[in-house]
Amino acid sequence: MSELFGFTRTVVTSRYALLTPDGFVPSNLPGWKQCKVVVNISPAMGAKFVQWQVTFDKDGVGEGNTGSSEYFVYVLAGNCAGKTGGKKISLDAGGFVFIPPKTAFIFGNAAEGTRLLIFQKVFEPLAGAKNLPVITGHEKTVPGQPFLGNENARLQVLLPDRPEFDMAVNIFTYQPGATLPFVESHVMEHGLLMLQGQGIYRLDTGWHPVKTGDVIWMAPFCPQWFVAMGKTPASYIYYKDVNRSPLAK
Ligand code: UGY
Ligand code: MN
Repeated sequence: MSELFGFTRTVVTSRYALLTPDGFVPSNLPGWKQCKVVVNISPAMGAKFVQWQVTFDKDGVGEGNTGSSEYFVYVLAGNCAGKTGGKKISLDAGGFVFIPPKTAFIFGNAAEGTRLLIFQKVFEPLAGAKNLPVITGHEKTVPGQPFLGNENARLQVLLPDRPEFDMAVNIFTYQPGATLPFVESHVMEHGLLMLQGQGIYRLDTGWHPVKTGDVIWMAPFCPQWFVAMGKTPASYIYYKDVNRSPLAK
């Protein structure tokens, strides 16, 4: 839907980006056929990872090999099946799969309109650590822990919190009025998708109204804070790089 007077909430700076669905433009990625792919975050904007969304058309298929990257694939809507690392997978909304480097994958048998969110990062191996496994899971089986003691701001940690993993993906759910407890500024980078609700995100020196479907990139040390507003909870899924020396970045 086009807006009058060229208005959009989308903002792209060197330290952060807010990308709203009115500006999303599909592109084609090798291996993804009968699919609409929208790349929301990539090194082209200064990020060190990629965040993209896929919508399956009829008979859509996504096939490839992770190569030097690791993928975290989360089902936003619909369902699909596939195979990776010799393992058959079947995912519905809220389900996810982590695919380590050098691993073949195929996604298909998807209901038309099935939507995936994918975080892709070049894996930084840890000397002496075992190879990472394929991991499947579902958000509904991951308990939400109070964030820094706040029962109204709960964090679900979807990947193992172990040193061999260099990527974390969490879901943060806020009751209306709940906030991030302080303005964070940290070495880790974030990629984020609003899953439900609305609120105000402080990014660097700007305060931005955000809602379901919005994407945010935060560069390392970008000051960040959030308050959930409205009558329903707000939640977002987000990526962060973890467990590696800052000098290796
Ligand atoms: O994990 C985090 O750094 C998280 N508290 N940041 C955020 O929600 N912006
Ligand atoms: Mn943070």
